[in-house]
Amino acid sequence: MHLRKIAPIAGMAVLSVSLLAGCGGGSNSSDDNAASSGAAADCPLVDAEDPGNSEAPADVPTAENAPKLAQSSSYSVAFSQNASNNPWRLAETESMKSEAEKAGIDLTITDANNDQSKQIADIKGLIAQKPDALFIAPITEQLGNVVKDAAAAGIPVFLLDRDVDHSVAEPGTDYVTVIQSDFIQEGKRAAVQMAKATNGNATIIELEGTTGASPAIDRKKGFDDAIKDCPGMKIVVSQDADFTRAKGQSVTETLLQSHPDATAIYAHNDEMALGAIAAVKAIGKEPGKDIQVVSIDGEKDGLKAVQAGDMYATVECSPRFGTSAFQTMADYAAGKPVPTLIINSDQLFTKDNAAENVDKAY
Ligand code: GYE
Repeated sequence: MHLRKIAPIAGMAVLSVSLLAGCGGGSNSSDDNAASSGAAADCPLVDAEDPGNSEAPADVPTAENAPKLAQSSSYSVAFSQNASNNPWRLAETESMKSEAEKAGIDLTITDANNDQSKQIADIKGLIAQKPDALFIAPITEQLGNVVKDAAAAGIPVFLLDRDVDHSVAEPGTDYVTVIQSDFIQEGKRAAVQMAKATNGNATIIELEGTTGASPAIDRKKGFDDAIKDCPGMKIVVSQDADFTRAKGQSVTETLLQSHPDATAIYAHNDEMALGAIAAVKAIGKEPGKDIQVVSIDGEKDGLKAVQAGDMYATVECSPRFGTSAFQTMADYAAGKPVPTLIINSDQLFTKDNAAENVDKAY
């Protein structure tokens, strides 16, 4: 079953429990906030606790029909990375490299430079080399066909951090599994932080990740769904800024001109948020005061921005896939059941814990 069909149910359950806890908590100070702005009472997210990680998705089938992987003491493995233009990608690649080294695995890595046709060509080239297993961090969900090509060539594929279209490539058949964070839940968590930052009154610019990438689709969905409960929170414009700092800045510059009344920016990753913060400062407005910024990832510069008060919060999306990637591969080779969807656990970074986490960040 696809995460998008599962997560809203699991996520909603967690969220509603938190909301009850928030209401039952009887916090006078937040009631005062509500009274002063007249908004919080209308927006249950303002007093909600961080919804945290979603519950483990139920009914995930195990991979039964994907190409098998024979157990060996010396694997040759390939990894198609979609880009190396930001700290998140570099940290993911580094994590894959160092775990491969520890396990004595020969790892070939290609970098698609954020270009879908290059990634398809990269993967075709890797398939021709017949690696024992192929890890792919797909740039968008449209890479299903080339994933199928790998399976047809008898190579077990493991997707990392982004998914492909299930109507094209079947989980458990065309690929073994996808290891990722629950992006819908990340969007919900970001929405709760945004509600707190703005007391439930926000005119929001949304910076979307690369169009067609599963984190862009799901981070939008999770956030949009969550703020439906808050009539004072409105996304006035939502635009693709390709997960990059440069586009985060240029897109925000343009959008601040067409939406001078914006009071908040929700960015699908820290890089875009950091670009947005630069754009806000460039027009003489103060991030964290005139415009609240919330994002996702938890990279070092993101945590520094939280510490500086430029960013209200960032929801962690860990790039450190190496351990789970190679453990999952080993389990698969050993014939253990591998679920077709594996969800990472992530934390939340706010001004309360940014300082203690910044040194560990990438
Ligand atoms: O959040 C972003 C990166 O696919 C989960 O891609 C990943 C996202 C991550 O470029 O910063």
